[in-house]
Amino acid sequence: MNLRIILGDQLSHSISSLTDIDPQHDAILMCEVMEEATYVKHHKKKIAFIFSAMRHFAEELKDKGYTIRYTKLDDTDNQGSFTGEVSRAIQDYKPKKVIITEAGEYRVQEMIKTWDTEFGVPVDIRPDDRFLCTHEEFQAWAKNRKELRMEYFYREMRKKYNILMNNGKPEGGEWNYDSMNRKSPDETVKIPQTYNGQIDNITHDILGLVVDKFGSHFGDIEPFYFAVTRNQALYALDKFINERLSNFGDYQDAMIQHEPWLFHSHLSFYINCGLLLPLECIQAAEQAYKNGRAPLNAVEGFIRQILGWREYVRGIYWLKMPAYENENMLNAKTPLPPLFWDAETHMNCLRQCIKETKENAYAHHIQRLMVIGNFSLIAGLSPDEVNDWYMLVYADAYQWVELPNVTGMILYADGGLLASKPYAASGSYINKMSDYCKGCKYSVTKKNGPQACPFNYLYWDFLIRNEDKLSGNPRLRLSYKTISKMNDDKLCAIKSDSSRFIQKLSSGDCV
Ligand code: FAD
Ligand code: DLZ
Ligand code: SF4
Repeated sequence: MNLRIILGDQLSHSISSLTDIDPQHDAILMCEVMEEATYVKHHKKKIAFIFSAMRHFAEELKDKGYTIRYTKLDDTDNQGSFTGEVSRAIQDYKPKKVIITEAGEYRVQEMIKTWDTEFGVPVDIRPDDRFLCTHEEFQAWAKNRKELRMEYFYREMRKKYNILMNNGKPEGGEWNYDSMNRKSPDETVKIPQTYNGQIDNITHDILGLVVDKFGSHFGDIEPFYFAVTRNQALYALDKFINERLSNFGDYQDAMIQHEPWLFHSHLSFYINCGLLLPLECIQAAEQAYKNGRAPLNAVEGFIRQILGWREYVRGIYWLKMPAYENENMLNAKTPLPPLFWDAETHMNCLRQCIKETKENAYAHHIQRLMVIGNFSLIAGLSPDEVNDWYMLVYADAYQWVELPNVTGMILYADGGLLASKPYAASGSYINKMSDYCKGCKYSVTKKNGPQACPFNYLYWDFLIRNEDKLSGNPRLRLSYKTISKMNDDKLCAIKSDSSRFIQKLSSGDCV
């Protein structure tokens, strides 16, 4: 017999570790383990989501007639780690071979690689072919390139999968319609509800378990509304395609107070744990375009996120790990302030985004990037602490996708490998793309002084502080030109406002 292992982000019936399963003889191991739930203290909703989806998936496998060994978190003989549970299963089943699909995270992949010598059983580690670009393909694409820009990678992927292509040319004549996707928020547009699932007995038990064992973790467990089965996730996909995709492009960068979901897909949780496959989401969107149900700017924008960004960040992760974990090009050191946990701040934009993160284990891209991320960058927060925070607060976070987005995209800690310039912005960007500033104690139009929006002076201070590392970037030429024209009073005001702010932030005072 062979022992086949399914990890919590491998909940796909078509996963490579199950393709040639012999239902008569083989057994499948799935285990809820303390090590995975606590190596960072994941949001309660995230743990509940993964455990519930795992238990539902195990039931589906049982219904298919497979033998499942499922270890629950509170089983008395649970060893608390993947290695411990695999060891116990090997002792009980004495398999000829262990079969597993490669792990999403470097940490776990390194663990798996020790098993054959540790247990004296061959371990067949298979590629994860749910991803659309193999490690080898990405390496070949990256080799000898001076710059690894997502846009060029994305074009290759469009051609490879023949998505939105027309006789070898991009549909509509352009590869990218991003310039059409920057509408300011419109509070009168009706926003359809996100998926809102019922709690069944399995989820009910899990919610109790999570409250009991992980009560001290960040985040609200209720209300719990995530899809936890493939059928439910397919319904969520359908709902997105029919109700929100057509507006996805227009409002992709918009933020509205008390509207956490907007026209985004809210599918990352399901794609990342395997309930949905990336290619089926892409094809569903392409079909909606072909049927005239969604415009090209929306469909191309959505597809680019999955076929482009998602595959690209995974490629960067495996290309650059393990060194990528320690990148800190800007030498940022400020500790993560308490407001990241309690949302206690007068800065309305940050308060909203962190409060919604706490409630939903979700924030949409522009909140993660241009509010929380932008703040982390210009306040000089430590990459280690920011990475840990992003890893634990979002229900879709796995290190292969979280790390490049944080270290590369928001913190520029990799020195521009991923982003061609830092995503730093002053308050006017947030004001243009949201209605947050209306309800803020600070004034977005004031540049300096205690009433001024902190983004306004921190932005300049960030550029001045890092002049030696950033001034050579052609995309920042205009900003540095503006700095060179500032008089001493202005420079002094930026410095003193920023020092006062960072000092308050570091001492845990409400800013
Ligand atoms: P939509 O806006 O509907 O986008 C569609 C899909 O595209 C997403 O479901 C996701 O699969 C994919 N996608 C979009 N942007 C990215 C991206 N930058 N990288 C990879 N995939 C992308 N995404 C995660 O899945 N896990 C994370 O831990 C994560 N951490 C992030 C941290 C930061 C600092 C930033 C800036 C972005 C992060 N993202 C992460 C990317 C993106 O914000 C989320 O994928 C998105 O917000 C999920 O919501 P959605 O499903 O509604 O996405
Ligand atoms: C995220 C997560 C959590 C919280 N718990 C488990 C678990 O108990 N068992 C499991 O198999 N997977 C869990 N996961 C998902 C894993 O962290 C994920 O599969 C690996 O990190 C991928 O390398
Ligand atoms: Fe955020 Fe500044 Fe606007 Fe306040 S004024 S909401 S801090 S951007």
